[in-house]
Amino acid sequence: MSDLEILEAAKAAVIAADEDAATKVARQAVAQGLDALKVINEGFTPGMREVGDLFERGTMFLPEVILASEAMVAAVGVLEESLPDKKKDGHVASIVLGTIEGDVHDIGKGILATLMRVYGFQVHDLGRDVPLTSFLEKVKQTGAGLVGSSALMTTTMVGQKALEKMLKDAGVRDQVKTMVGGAVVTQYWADRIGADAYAENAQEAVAKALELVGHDR
Ligand code: B12
Repeated sequence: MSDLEILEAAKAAVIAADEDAATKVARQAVAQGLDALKVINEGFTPGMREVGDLFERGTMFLPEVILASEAMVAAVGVLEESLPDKKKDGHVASIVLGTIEGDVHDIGKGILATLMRVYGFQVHDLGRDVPLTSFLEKVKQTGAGLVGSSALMTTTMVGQKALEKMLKDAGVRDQVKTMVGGAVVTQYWADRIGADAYAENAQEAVAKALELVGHDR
């Protein structure tokens, strides 16, 4: 298969909610030495976006979306094993990461957590549907210099704004850099709520995190 065919097959496997096909494509990509992140960003993720569009249009239903996300998670698991270990000595910085409360979407946040670990960050992954107070408590407990929050719904992105305020009110906002992301989040939103950075995908997020903590790639 050509590289392009692999990317197309990855997208098609997620849209078909076919876990076997998705993991098969992922294995094939690894065998051919394709860049795992390219396959995630240009194959599986566009597939998930299409799934979201089909769901919104009422052509795909929740059980199928669940199967599609399981297919993506399995395939990403295969690809993640092939990510290079770029860890430097010690750790670059610590980040508290989680999906905002009320929101169970965690695939993208999971990819981000993995990639940040690859680049030497110590990741405190709080999971999904995380109460805002848990972000604050973890920052206080660990002294992490970065806080990353993920939101995939218009109803939960407001939690990112509330988190900014909570960190400010608790007097810790000056000690941390905040990053926001997730399908509905934009640079405009990040600027509006006063977050330090926004990134469209995990790769860009790592680059911005390294910039925020003053590290070269
Ligand atoms: C998969 C999925 C689900 C799965 C989630 C499984 C899981 N474990 O995550 C299931 C089936 C459970 C689900 C449920 C629901 N979903 Co849903 N879901 C999706 C879907 C199709 C894909 C999301 C995804 O995984 N994308 C792939 C990943 C890789 O991309 P990503 O998350 O964007 O992450 C990347 C970047 O955004 C970035 N990033 C992510 N987080 C962060 C954080 C930081 C700090 C940074 C810097 C970067 C960053 O890096 C990531 C990797 O590159 C989206 C459609 C879409 N367009 O996103 C809808 C979507 C998000 N869901 C939607 C809805 C409405 C729901 C439900 C309410 C449906 C229902 N009626 O029950 C429930 C919500 C339940 C809840 N309370 O949370 C809507 C939200 C609409 C809106 N604007 O608010 C969407 C947009 C679909 C749609 N078009 O209608 N969903």
